[in-house]
Amino acid sequence: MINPLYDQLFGSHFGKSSPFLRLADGSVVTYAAFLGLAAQMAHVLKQGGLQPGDRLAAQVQKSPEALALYAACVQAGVVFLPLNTAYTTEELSYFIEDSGARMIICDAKVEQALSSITARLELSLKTLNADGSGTLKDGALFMPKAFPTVVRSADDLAALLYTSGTTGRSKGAMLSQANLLSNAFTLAKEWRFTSEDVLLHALPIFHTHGLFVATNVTLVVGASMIFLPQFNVDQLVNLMQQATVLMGVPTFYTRLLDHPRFDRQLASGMRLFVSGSAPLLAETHFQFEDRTGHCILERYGMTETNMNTSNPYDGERRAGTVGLPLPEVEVKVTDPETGATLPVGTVGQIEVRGPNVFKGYWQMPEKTAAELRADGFFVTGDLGKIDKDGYLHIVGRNKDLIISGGYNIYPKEIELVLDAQPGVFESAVIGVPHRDLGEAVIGVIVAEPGGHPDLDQIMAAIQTPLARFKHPKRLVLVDELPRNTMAKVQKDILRKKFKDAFHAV
Ligand code: MLC
Ligand code: AMP
Repeated sequence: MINPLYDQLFGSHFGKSSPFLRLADGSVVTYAAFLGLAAQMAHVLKQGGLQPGDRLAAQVQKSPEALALYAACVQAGVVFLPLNTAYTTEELSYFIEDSGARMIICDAKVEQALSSITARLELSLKTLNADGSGTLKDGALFMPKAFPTVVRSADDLAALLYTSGTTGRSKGAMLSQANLLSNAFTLAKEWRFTSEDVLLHALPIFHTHGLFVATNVTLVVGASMIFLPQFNVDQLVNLMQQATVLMGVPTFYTRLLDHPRFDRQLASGMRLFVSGSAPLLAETHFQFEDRTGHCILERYGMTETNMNTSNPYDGERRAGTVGLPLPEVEVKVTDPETGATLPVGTVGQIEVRGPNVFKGYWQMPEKTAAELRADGFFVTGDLGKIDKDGYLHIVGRNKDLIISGGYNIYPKEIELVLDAQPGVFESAVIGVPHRDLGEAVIGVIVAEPGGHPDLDQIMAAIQTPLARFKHPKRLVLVDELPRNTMAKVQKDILRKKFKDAFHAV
């Protein structure tokens, strides 16, 4: 094998006329067409000067071409760095600079906004628009539909995925080919994937869930995906009878339950519903079972680790738990102070080790050392307990993180922006329960003495530095922030105070 990830996920399907992507308009992209396009793109990357190990940053709308770009990077030995389409130019600039990306692929609409950074860093930029058009495709059209796959080893980096940090500075998680491959094969087996499966794919493809879990598992067995540009509940309901599997964040499931046409009949051809990226309420699990007869299979993962645990395919899918460790993955619950393993049923920090665990944070050896122990255990920052049957329960987080609709939002990043606004003395950003998104962001602001912060102006000012999904859904003014004796802001008190802020939503 000269390039394990390419050879095992993509190359094995080269030239096959079976469908890979089924699009909403009824058209089909076969494996042959997809891999031909990926090969053409790999030529473009090579001609653009990309060497094996170079990073390519992509902020592109979901499309068959965008997915082919992932395959092209793997084939050309280039490290793929996908970026949320909601990120602002300011956010993008950080990722591009920090990663030392050599090429950026973006929508033509943002080309101009990125011109100063591309000029300063002498970066090559190509465009890929939502409809697949752009200079990347223009260049690819004239290239051969086969590409000599670049030699890579299982230990080489395949992707760099940024995850926000508690200090407000995002960290690039380095994922090797082996990390991705081990998880893809494990999940395909555990979840009984076959080439007959049709996965309803409505997740974004810039995160682990939509890019690796959903796509790689499909590729392992040569199945197909109904590939939708974004989540739309009506579309999901209309297409469900053509599918066998759905993977989604909990919001997908609560929205399906709110849909009048979603019932047992509609779900009767489905064999599996998978949920992850955020906690699925036990209540949602039971409502779903009542409505459809299906037990949602909840699993637990992270950008840094891919998937760690899963409820069983056969056997009890226990509501409110994230299941059992996957084969070859070790999970333990430890004392945050001493690192000692805690007994069954005791809450502590969750640590994981296995072939799925990343190689560390890009150019951040101290952060890597702080979270990835020398013995290979990664300290997840999640709090949980293992019950007597071995099921893992996640009960909270040791990190100041909000998960809203499956997107991670780090309060510190927002607080830094709020604190810099005129009239603001300080702020605290919290997540409170939200029926649709699980958690929603509230910004709690204290005015400077004599200051009168204008909340509308603040909302307008945060547009430039922060992606829309990070914006507080509400800003509130308070006289002071509650603090403990160590002067630390007591966010739990704030969360309690504002817990019903979105009650009626
Ligand atoms: C959109 N908005 C959000 C939001 N998504 N706000 C907070 N949290 C979110 N998740 C905002 C938009 O900015 C916009 O704001 C308004 O809501 C409507 O936008 P939209 O695009 O119409 O939203 P919608 O399509 O309804 O999206 C909701 C969603 C989407 C839940 C379908 O967020 C989504 O696809 N989430 C999946 C995230 C994901 O894949 N996570 C996996 C991470 S990997 P305004 O103000 O302009 O109206 C990982 C590892 C693992 O965690 O274990 O899997
Ligand atoms: P990310 O950094 O986007 O990869 O998010 C990873 C985090 O999502 C984890 O550390 C958990 O806090 C959370 N998460 C993922 N899956 C689940 C789940 N099934 N239940 C609860 N939290 C989850």
